[in-house]
Amino acid sequence: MTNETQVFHAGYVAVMGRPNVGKSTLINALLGQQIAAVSPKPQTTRHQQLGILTTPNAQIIFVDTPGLHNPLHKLGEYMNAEAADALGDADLILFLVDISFLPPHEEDYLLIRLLDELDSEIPPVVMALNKIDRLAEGDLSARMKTYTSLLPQATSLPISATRGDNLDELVALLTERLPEAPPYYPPDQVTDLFEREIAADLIRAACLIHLRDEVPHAIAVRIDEYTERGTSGAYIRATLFVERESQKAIVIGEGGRMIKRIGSHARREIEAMSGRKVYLQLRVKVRKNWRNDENVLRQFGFARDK
Ligand SMILES: Nc1nc2c(ncn2[C@@H]2O[C@H](COP(=O)(O)OP(=O)(O)OP(=O)(O)O)[C@@H](O)[C@H]2O)c(=O)[nH]1
Ligand SMILES: [Mg+2]
Repeated sequence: MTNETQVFHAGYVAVMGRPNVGKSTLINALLGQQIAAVSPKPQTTRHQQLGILTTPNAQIIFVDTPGLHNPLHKLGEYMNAEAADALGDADLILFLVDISFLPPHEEDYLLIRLLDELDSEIPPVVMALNKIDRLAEGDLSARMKTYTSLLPQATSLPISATRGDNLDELVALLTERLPEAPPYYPPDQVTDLFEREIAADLIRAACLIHLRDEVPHAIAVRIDEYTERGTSGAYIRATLFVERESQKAIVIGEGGRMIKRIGSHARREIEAMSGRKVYLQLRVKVRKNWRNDENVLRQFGFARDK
């Protein structure tokens, strides 16, 4: 065997784009397991999270980021800053757009604006045109033209994160564009978050799935206890913080039905993620206007000056 055949590529791929285009779904699909919370509603991801894919010839470290959006409160500003921050360490940028959405959304342009403002050299950009499973036959090429014109210097690839179209091609494309380097992480490590942090996100995703309008966006989840119960599983106690008494009533629901529904959905997701039985206990508390309160944001882990 020659050295040429053993070249190994490794590096950081910042996965960026507006909310709800499928960034976290794509990372889960590529890793073959759910490490990142996903929901049908925008602004599901609130922090950076690594998804580490190790193949025989590469280690691709995906940095999942909050969707870039026009913020309405300090939490939104934190989320945008957290996303923009991923550009600093990126060897590559994976710009995700939703090709089933026409015309391109104004928030698709936020990443392009960030790239324009970048002081350092712009890393190579791969643009993944996601959700092609939603297109009618024959629509693809015209839409590809519309979207690729947003950033002509990017290499583009149409994909479907949920159906799996072109995901092997995407991995090959990213691999060949990453620098030659040894792996940064052990090959069996898939993320940088602890199970309890993923569990908190899965609880919030369950809220986004079952609650409507602004209510689920006003929720922060704190894990109060995460204890192993021998071989019988894990016991998790968590608090859901909302901004108003009226929201608390909605989250609990009539006769406690809503919180029960959220709890059993989240429990199933945490069991699937962790591969063991979970006992989950939820309660709801009010922290008035927490999304605009610097002190509470800090307490909840949304602080950029760490
Ligand atoms: N039809 C279809 N739906 C998809 C595809 N990829 C993602 N979705 C759906 O899009 C929605 C949003 O997915 P997420 O992965 O949470 O999106 P995101 O970009 O991480 O969103 P934020 O975390 O809010 O920035 C979910 O309902 C996914 O099931 C796809 O390829 N096809
Ligand atoms: Mg996400």
